[in-house]
Amino acid sequence: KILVIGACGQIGTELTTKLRELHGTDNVIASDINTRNLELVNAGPFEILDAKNFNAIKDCCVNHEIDTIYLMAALLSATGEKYPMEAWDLNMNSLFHVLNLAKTGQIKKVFWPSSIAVFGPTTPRENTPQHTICEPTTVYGITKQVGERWCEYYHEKYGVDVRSIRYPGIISHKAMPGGGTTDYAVEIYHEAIKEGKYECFLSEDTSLPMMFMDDAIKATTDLMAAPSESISIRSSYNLSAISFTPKDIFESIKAEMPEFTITYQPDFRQAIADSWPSSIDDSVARKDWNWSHDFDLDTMTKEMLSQLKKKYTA
Ligand code: VAH
Repeated sequence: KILVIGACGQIGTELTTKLRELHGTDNVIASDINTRNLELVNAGPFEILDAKNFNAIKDCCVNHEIDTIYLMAALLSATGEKYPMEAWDLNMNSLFHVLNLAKTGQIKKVFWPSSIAVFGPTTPRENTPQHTICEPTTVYGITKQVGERWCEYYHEKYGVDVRSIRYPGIISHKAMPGGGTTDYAVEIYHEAIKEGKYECFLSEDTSLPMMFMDDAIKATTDLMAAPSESISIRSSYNLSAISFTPKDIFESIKAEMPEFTITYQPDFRQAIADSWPSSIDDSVARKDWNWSHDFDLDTMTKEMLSQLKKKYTA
């Protein structure tokens, strides 16, 4: 059976739903530190689980006969800058617990998300290659860079089948993101519908790699279904779909909602965004496990606005 740790989060919510469609609801145990997403909690098997507690994870895996873990719990880039030691504690210790369980053979397969945050200001910014300079300047980025090193080590040294993707910013409408720098690209859709205007915390020309959630979930389940011998990267795969600026996404929304207006008030997250690449080369993922994205900016905008209008007018 499958355990999703951090199932109430932005990715965890939709990943759990997709995994249940693929494998059956009772075969996917959702877990999180609290029950903040009641819709998900009530949709199938759920456990309160502290990702920092090894014995709690072990007991959960024994009780539910878990052989696959998706570890989606983490403190993201903006939150990590406010609480560095908490971010290191959660992001690293949860990974060690899962890798060590896998090392015993109790867990057969692990998914662990990395991020474009592993790149820093010295990384080539355009079409960033799979293998390149990684000198992250955020706590979150440091945890993802070090986590990738450990994933590769546990695979090479102990044969652990751990797989990972460097997610770009992810846009979705089912669950809000938690404390990321790319969150503006989610907030802007909500504000366009609720207020007709948005104050953006990044400057208008800040280009970042982004992806619609459906593409991120497809990539995750495709990677986990790929035959082990086709996986050439055991740190984490570069993955890309679209890159856009706040101005681009504003124009995309304005094409659907002509009255929409935007202002720009960059805050501390501008420095984080400026340390990340503006576009990513994901040719290795496309070659190894046939990755390709479906949603471009305008398709995503239409989907986000139509889904959120239903949510706000329900
Ligand atoms: C963040 N959404 O902003 C996350 C992600 C690439 C960005 O890691 O921190």
